[in-house]
Amino acid sequence: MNMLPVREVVVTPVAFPDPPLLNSAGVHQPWALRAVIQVRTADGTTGLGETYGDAPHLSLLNRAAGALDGLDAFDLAGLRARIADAIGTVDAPDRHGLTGGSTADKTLSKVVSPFEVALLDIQGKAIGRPVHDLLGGKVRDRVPFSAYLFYKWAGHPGAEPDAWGEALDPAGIVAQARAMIDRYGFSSIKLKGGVFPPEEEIAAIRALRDAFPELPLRLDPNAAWTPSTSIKVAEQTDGLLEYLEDPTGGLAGMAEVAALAPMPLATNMCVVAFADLPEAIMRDSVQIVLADHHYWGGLRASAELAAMCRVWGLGVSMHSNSHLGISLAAMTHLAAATPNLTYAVDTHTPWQSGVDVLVEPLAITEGAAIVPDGPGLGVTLDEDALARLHENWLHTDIRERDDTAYRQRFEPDYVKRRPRW
Ligand code: GKR
Ligand code: MG
Repeated sequence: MNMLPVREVVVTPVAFPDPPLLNSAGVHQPWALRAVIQVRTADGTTGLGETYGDAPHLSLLNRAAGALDGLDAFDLAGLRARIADAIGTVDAPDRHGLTGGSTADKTLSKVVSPFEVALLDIQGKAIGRPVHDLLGGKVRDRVPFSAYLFYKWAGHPGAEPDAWGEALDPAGIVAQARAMIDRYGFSSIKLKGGVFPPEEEIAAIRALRDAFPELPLRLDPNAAWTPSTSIKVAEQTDGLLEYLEDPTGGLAGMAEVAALAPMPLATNMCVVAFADLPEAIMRDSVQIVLADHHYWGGLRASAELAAMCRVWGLGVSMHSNSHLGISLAAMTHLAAATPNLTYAVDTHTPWQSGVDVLVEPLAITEGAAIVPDGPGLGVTLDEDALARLHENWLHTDIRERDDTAYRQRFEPDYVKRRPRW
């Protein structure tokens, strides 16, 4: 048997500029943090992975990295076992809580994920096949993404306005949608809500409907509303939304809303691990689950999630956080090989302003990314760009994503309250 033993693992923290995007936790800081993973096998093949860059996560990544020497690149079961041993039972929650609660198992899945992606990249390179073939084969050649709109300030306080400008009302949101759609050709729209009172966000949805009569719309307030507010918003947006995402928190509250809402409910907050599925299904809390390989444990675990959703009649969509091109490539391979992922995938790509760590990041044109067919992920690391983004990380004092604390610097009375309305 030909083994492909891991010989070197490099974890590089990076930072890239991020606009002041508002959400129910506060506002994005000027730098988004990520970690780039490079795994090298004895024959010199390198696999790439990308994940969160928050300090507690980084320290777990480094512990995991130190435990992989000699692991066969095809041994994904061994990967999880070694990482579990290396990090022990530890729970590292996010400060923002925008991807739901945290447990030791979810933490382990978050740490395993980028290494799994890197090993799949290596496997694909070793046999000369794309990652989507390792996931069962692509069922589509193009993966549609959605225009992910945010209320935002014109620029970070004290800095010049950014190229996107201010969006604090329906007109601003429509202008942002137009700019994003002109540039990327998106044919579905998601609005991040939970920022203004629900009636203002409903007005923004109505304005989007008027401006883009044909495009499916989604609204995601990240659990900013009570169940009764959620039901009212659902009634008032009847016929306007493809789905309503995480209007309220928890499986019980979502079930209460789902029972009366005229549209399906989606989540990336109350179903975030396999252990959440039985109760969610029993209560009929959600009709669509947003997969995210970064915390579901990797691409294969996300494919398993999709299979379970298929069995139980749940729809599958895909969630994103601020990310770079390695994640975009991984998401594209996963979406390409997941037959029941029938919704346009979320991405923060337009907010990156072209900054990346890849020689040629996947392009989104006519609203979709062409699925790469080269070996592995089909993307190449740009070492100089990686060094530049690592320099950014060295120069910023941001070490954890904390949207609430950043907003409080400018609005000392701001408190994160979920539900707020
Ligand atoms: O980037 O502010 C953001 C989003 O709110 C993100 O953190 C969420 O996790 O996009 C996510 C969502 O769909 O909830
Ligand atoms: Mg969401």
